[in-house]
Amino acid sequence: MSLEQDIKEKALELGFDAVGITDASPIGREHAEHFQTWLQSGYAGPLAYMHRNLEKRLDPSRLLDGARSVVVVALNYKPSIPAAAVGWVPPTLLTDRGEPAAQVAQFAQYEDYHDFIKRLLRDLADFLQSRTDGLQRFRRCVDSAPVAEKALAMRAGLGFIGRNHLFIHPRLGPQILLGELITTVALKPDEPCGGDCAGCDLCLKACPTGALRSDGFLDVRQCISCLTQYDPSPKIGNWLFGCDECLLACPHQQRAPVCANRKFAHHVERGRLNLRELTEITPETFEARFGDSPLHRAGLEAMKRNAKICLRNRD
Ligand code: B12
Ligand code: SF4
Ligand code: SF4
Repeated sequence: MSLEQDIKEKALELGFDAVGITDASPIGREHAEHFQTWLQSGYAGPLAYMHRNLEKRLDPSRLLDGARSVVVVALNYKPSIPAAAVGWVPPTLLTDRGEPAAQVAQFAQYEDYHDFIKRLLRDLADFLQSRTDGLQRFRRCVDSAPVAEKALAMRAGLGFIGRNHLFIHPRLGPQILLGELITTVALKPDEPCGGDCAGCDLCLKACPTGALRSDGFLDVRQCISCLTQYDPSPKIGNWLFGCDECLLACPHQQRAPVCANRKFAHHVERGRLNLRELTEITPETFEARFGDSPLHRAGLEAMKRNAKICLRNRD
C-alpha cells in the first residue's frame, strides 16, 4: 500500500470520518478574491483577526518552513438525537421541568473540538513520522491558525462549499468539523471532487437575520453565531451560543449519518440549558459544568449576558 493510503487508513482508525490530501500551494484565485472582497466590504465585522495574517491565510506553505503537503481531516458531529423543534421567534424550548431553555449550537454540545481534533492530529503526525525518515516537520491547525480550511478541504477532494458557507461532504453533509496537518512530507494530492447546491436555497430562507446574502457573501455582522460571541443583540433570538439554522435546513445534513465516534464526548443536556439558572451561575459552577466546552472559551460573563437577552426575547 502507498504512504498516502496508509495515512488515510490511519486517520480513519484514529476516529476521523474523512481524509484527503492536497499540496501546500496557495489557495485558488477565486477563493482569494472572494476573501479579499469580503474583507474590503466590511462583512468580517468584529472579527478583527480575519484581517491579520492574510498572506498566510492565502498560502499554507507560509505556516511551516518547507511545507509540501496538507492532510485535511473531517470529523462528523451530527448528534444521534435530532435537534429539538424550537423556533427562533417566538422561542418555545423548555427544560424537562418546563422552564425556559436556551438553544446551544450542536458543536458546542460536545467537548471542545479544537483540543479533540488536535490530539488526533498529533497521533497522525507521529504515525507519519514513523513511516518516513523521522526528520519531517508538522503543524496542526484547527481554527487556531490563519488557514482557509474550506478552500483546502475542497482541493483535497473532500466535497464542496454550500450556499450556507459550510463545507459539505457528499456523504457526511455539512455537519463536520475540519482540521489540517501541514507537513514537509511530499504526498500525492487527491483530485477535487466537485458538487454544488443544484438550485436549492433552503439555508438562505432559514437564516433568520439575512446574514446569508443572496450575492454569495456572508455578512458576519448579522450572523447570530458571531453576535452570541462578540456583539450581543436581541437578534440572537433564543440562541445562547452559536446558531445552527442554516446547517439544519440543509438536505445534506438531514440525510447524513450520525456521529459514530464514541470518544468525542457529547453532553446532551447542553442542548437544553436552563436560562434562569444561567443568569445566576457562579464562576465555580460554570467551571465545573463547562470547563471542557466551547462555551468556556466564550466566558461566563458572555453566557450570563446572552441568557438575559434570550429571556427578554421570550417575554
Ligand atoms: C471566521 C469563522 C466564522 C465566522 C464567519 C463565518 C464564515 N463563514 O466566514 C462566524 C463566527 C460567523 C462563524 C460561524 C460558524 N462557524 Co465558523 N469559522 C470561521 C473560520 C475561523 C474562518 C472562516 C473564513 O475563512 N471565513 C472567511 C469567508 C470569506 O469565508 P466564505 O465566505 O465561506 O468564503 C470562502 C469560501 O466559501 C470560498 N468561496 C465563497 N464563495 C465562493 C465562490 C466561488 C466561485 C469560489 C471558488 C469560492 C468561494 O472562498 C472563501 C475562501 O475559501 C473557520 C475556520 C478556518 N480557519 O477556516 C471556521 C469554520 C468555517 N466554522 C465552522 C463552524 C462549524 C461554524 C458554525 C456552524 C458554528 C455554529 N454552529 O455557530 C457557524 C456557521 C456559520 C456559517 N453559515 O458559516 C467550521 C465549519 C465546518 C464546515 N463544515 O464547513 C469551520 C471550518 C471550523 C472548523 N475547523 O471546523 N465562523
Ligand atoms: S449561523 Fe444562523 S445567522 Fe449565521 S448565517 Fe447561519 S442561519 Fe444565518
Ligand atoms: S440548504 Fe440547499 S442551498 Fe443551502 S447549503 Fe444545503 S443544499 Fe446548498
